[in-house]
Amino acid sequence: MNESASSNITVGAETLQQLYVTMRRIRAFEEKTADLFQEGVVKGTAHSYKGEEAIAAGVCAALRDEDIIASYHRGHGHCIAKGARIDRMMAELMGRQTGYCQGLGGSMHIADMELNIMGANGIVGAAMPLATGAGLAAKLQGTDKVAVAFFGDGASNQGVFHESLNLAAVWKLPVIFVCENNQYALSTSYRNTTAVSQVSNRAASYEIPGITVDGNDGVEVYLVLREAVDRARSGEGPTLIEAMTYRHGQHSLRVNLRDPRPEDELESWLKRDPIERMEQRLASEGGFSAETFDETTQAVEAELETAVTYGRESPEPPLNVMLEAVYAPHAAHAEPGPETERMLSYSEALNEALDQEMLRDDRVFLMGEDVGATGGIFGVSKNLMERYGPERVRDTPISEATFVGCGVGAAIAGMRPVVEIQIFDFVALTMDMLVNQAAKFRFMLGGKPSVPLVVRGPQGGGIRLAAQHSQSLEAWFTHVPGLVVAAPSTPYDAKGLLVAAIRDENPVVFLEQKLLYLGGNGPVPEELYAIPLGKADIKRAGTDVTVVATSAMVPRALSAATVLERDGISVEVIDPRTLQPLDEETILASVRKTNRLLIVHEAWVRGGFGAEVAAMVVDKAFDYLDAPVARLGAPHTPMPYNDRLELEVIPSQERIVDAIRALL
Ligand SMILES: Cc1ncc(C[n+]2csc(CCOP(=O)(O)OP(=O)(O)O)c2C)c(N)n1
Ligand SMILES: [Mg+2]
Repeated sequence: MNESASSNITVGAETLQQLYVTMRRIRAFEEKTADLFQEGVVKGTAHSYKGEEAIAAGVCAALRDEDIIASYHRGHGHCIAKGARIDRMMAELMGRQTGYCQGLGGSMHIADMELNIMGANGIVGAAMPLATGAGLAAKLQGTDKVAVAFFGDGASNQGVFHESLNLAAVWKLPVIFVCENNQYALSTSYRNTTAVSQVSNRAASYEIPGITVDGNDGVEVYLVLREAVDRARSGEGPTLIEAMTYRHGQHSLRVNLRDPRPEDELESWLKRDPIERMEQRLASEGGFSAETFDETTQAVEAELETAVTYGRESPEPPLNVMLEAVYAPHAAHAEPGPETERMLSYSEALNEALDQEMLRDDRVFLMGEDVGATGGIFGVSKNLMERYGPERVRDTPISEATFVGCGVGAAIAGMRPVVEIQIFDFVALTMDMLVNQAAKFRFMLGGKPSVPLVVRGPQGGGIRLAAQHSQSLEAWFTHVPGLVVAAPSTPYDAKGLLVAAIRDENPVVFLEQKLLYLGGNGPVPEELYAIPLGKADIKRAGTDVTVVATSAMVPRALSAATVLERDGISVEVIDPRTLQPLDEETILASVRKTNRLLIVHEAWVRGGFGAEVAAMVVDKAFDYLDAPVARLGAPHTPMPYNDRLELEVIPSQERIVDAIRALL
């Protein structure tokens, strides 16, 4: 244990009392929660913090209100110590509308950005990239705020632990990593899963301070935190603190497993109860009399009682609370129309969108692999580092999970990050951050906060990059509520949609097909404009058949339409531009007119976005159809390297022509 913070250093009676009262309130909350779970009033599950209270109390006592914490499944104590109201927490556990998340989150997601609590988290380890992002936001905003990530010993074996420590260290971010080592991850001893004797040893790999403290000593935790906070505030970067502790109960209130922990081990830790230790100290140096202890007990009990009544008497959330929590409303934009002499390439148009938005709004910043020095491998952020500096155009380590998570955290903390995935296939490494964090954050928190994040990059084939660099993965994202998915096909749309994506309050997955970067120039107005999300564009009007084409399939569908025109066949080509939200009305109106529909995309047909469009049209315009809805896309095979085979996989102009003829 850390000697410099040994328990004989005094911190003053007021701090001792503050630590003690916080611990008592946490303990009372956990004990009451266990009773209510037995009673069936608290449902699902909850993870009791009983036995570990000194850590939350000590850490949060060293923070200011404006400092941010990110927590994990065992998060009640962190919220209470950071100032959350016990009645609203109790209401949340009971699934009530007055709860912190309006009953949409529950125990594992209690959060309140007004208190700078980014939330407990159901994904082990996720707090680390999120807090790293909050730390980055604090730095970019020019404040001296710090961010704390709480996590368990089990989480320290997640990849994001290492990535976050590295990122925070290399960028000298004001982040404090607090590992609550209760020595077990569910049923598994950390001794069996962790190659180092102490988690804090791992700090050496990132050349940051790593300290193991007695996590059952609130004063020691507080003092060590104070030092780490000072370091962070003065720009010296992150600290890893490992607080040794032990939970008194089972892993969760729900688990019904045999407790694998040896009885004598449990006994010995029960004797080191953090609250009893603090009571001894308060009696000797904190000026607490028997009477003061009684008063504390009464106050804590009364608070809990009121909280339980508040929860029980609160209403259940109505349906609209759930439905309205998924997306923040999208803004309306006036589109100027593409009339201009000025021609830009697709990547120049994207670059101009970034440039103009960065100039307009200093919350916008870029990060990704190689985006700074080279401007990204397709040049989308070319020259922006020169213009806006390395603070706002950041080359990241190859840590997709963490730099996207860092973007999520920074967005939550008030920035507007644009994160590049170098080749979109690599998004698989950060699915948690997109699907479990970005997409669900607003929802889990009851529909209040927003995540104005853009994750953009190239996808698709056509340049012989083979199976792991050529996929079209839009269907992964349109499937997930909470994400916006954009896929512009022209330079004009690319600029206007990227501007709209940056301004949107929701996380946007912004997909750029590689062939479009290499395609011809198109008209792009110099003025700053945005295209509304969820508005399709009729790229060519026609009367005989509707083709809904996405991304690089749009120019091919237009060429096919030109070919068929010679035979007197009139093709209407619709580009949805945003796949989520989808402009159903424009598609339906076209089908009602032409009575025939072909959907073309580069992705696999099976389970693809086209299936969704087909089902939507069959649901809503079946009576207008004179032929079955047709889909054209890739066969169910990964992208081959061989060029002739690659051509077989991606729909060509000729195959689009054939598919349209077959419909007529
Ligand atoms: C990514 C992920 N993997 C697995 C789980 C299931 N799970 C929930 S808690 C837990 C153990 C976590 O242990 P630790 O990080 O030490 O925290 P503790 O519960 O001990 O406080 C596991 C395996 C999860 N929620 N998220
Ligand atoms: Mg643990």
